Amino acid sequence: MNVLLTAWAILVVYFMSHSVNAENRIGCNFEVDLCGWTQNTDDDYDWRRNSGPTPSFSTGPSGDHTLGSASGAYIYTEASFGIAGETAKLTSDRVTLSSGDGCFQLWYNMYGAGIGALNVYLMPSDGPLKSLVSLEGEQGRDWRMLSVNISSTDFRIVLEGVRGKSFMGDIAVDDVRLTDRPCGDPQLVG
Ligand SMILES: [Ca+2]
Ligand SMILES: [Ca+2]
Repeated sequence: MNVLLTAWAILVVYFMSHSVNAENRIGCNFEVDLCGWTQNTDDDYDWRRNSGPTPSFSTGPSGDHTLGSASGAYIYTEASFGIAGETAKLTSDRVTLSSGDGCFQLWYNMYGAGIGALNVYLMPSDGPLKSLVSLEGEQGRDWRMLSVNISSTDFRIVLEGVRGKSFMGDIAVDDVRLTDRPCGDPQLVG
């Protein structure tokens, strides 16, 4: 009896940890690290973790989105010291969604007269990169939410920052999240 119970408990713990693992690795508030996200090397520069304002004036957030303060961390692409069109990419861990339906969410800050673009791609395990969202140019001073439906069972997400025309083009991202239901599903509200 005890052996059976123990075996059952181990199985439950195993499946629980694995079913939520993908979401936990892709979901990130960037307070500690990049969670399950990796810097690409087939690009021109890297995303950085930062707290408080970015080093350049008139661009970037004043604090993060999670804590809404200068002590919280976020990631961003630094627009100084480069040329327009250069890209910085982050790729997520591999995700499996048994239902094939999901909602990918993130918060972005694209403040500054020299903002380039933020692109989000779906990279299916068995097919070419697919564009999910492309935001170009300044999007206001505040953090804004972006959510997009995912229809895939086995994939990675790629975030791409494209350098704009001046140093006033820092693009920030925070509170990335993936749920296993379509965006706007009533069960997600609340
Ligand atoms: Ca944060
Ligand atoms: Ca890179």
